[in-house]
Amino acid sequence: MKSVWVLQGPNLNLLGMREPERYGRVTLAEVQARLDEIAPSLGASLTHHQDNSEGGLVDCVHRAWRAGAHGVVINPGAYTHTSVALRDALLGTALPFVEVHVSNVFARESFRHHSYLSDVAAGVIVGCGTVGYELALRALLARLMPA
Ligand code: CA2
Repeated sequence: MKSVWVLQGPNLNLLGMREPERYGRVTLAEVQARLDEIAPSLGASLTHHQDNSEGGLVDCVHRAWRAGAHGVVINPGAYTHTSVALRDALLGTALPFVEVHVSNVFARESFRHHSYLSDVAAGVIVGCGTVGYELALRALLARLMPA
């Protein structure tokens, strides 16, 4: 059984409640429930966290590593485009991670086109809506448990 931590950055607690045209109508609780539903059949157990602060997310990465997590699925929200600290936490712990963005960041403002994480991620899922979390979990597990 692989332990995967699913980390959600700032404002993602609003999923499904605001800006549905951009982020859809599925709430964060529903995303988490769907992942929990499929995880056992994929051989994974999940730990979910959402944090609105940069330091809180860094702490979560450290906690995941100390707890012996095998990998991380992360939507870093706006910290994607700003956070050297989050990059250093993920690099420093050497946890394999898949980066998720619900919206297509490349179809949005140019400041969203750069990620401090993508070049060190195991994979990146962009613009697939909240289904992207499921795709990311499957991709991470395929990497952790090669056929
Ligand atoms: O598309 C994504 O998943 C983003 O990571 C979402 C971030 C944004 O800053 C990134 O550029 C792309 C924003 C998260 C805001 O989440 C909300 C969700 C629903 C309603 C309002 C905000």
